[in-house]
Amino acid sequence: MKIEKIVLRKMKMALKTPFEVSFGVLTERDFILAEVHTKDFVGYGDCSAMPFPYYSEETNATAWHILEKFLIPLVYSKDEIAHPEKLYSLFSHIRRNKMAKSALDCAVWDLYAKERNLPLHKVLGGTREQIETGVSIGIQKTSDDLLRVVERHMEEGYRRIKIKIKPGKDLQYLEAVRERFGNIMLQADANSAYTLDDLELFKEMDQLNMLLIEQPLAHDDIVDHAKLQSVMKTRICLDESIHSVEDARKAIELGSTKTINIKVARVGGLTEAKMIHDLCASHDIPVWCGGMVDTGIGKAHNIAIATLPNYQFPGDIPASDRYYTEDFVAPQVTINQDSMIQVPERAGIGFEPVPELLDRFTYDIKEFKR
Ligand code: OSB
Ligand code: MG
Repeated sequence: MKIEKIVLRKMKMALKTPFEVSFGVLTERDFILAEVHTKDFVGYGDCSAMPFPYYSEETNATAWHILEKFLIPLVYSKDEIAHPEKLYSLFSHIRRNKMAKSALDCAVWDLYAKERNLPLHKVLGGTREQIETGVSIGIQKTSDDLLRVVERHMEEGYRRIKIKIKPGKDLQYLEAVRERFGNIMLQADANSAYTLDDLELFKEMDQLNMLLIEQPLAHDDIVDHAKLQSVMKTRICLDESIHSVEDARKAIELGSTKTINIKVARVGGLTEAKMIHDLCASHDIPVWCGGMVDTGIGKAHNIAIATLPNYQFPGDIPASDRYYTEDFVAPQVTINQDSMIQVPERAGIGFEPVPELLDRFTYDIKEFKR
């Protein structure tokens, strides 16, 4: 691929309702969209850093800096990029900054698939025509509010419910959902809000027969999670702790995790996501696809990677209308009454930005020519 132009856009879309997690509240989605152009095609990737460094250390401002000063010059240091995996070694001496890397990695994968006139999921080695999805529900004021929100999402077709928890809004909320909705697929995400001092609480949560519990302890821990897993039958799922295939190897060796939430953005793109998927498969550790309140482009990459065989639990890949009144891609992402998303067979990611909406949500744009 001879890359001739890269365009970065700063974009913003309002959320339909605020999304609260243990580290903060999101009211709008501010993100960077990367367009990578060859003579004939454009590949898209998004950088889904947050406006604040509370989920990971990156923000959109730091990602823009890394893209502009380091990653884009590296792409232009090569005449051609033979395969998207080449970016992995090209970027490997730049530490972390995974969400910045992911924007270009994803865009180049899309471009590569479009040049071959193949859907991205085929190029990645996917094996599914439909993928199963779930919904992630932010922290609600009361457990009654939560029950109403769960009910609404179940009516929309979601079959797996993920509840965000934090101290004081945890066990009683989860028990209320179990009591009301019976044996649905239920899981909780703590975003690192607890410590081993909360062991008794986790033992009670362990009685709820949840699919998994996501990142209960510190974002940079894999030792205490191993201790917690050793006394719980519920699967611990690492999210924040895993940035690379090496992180995954160490966590598996220690017994810190029985499933991994692979977020394409958090691990630097599709190449490393696939490496983690493969490593986990070789250890009989199922994985699933996490989300970052993604826009259509982020979702498109998630849908493609979630077709791989070891993605075994429903993903955080909700329909476009879960967070947004109008997403900027066509077609919009939709789910059916069985919580499934049809994987597109069009070339590349299979979803295209609508030019008018793209411009409406863009508040800054910069072109980088070779
Ligand atoms: O921990 O999975 C998380 C959203 C923002 C930051 C972190 C997380 C989340 C979600 C949302 O749970 C999942 C989604 O995109 O629907
Ligand atoms: Mg999480």
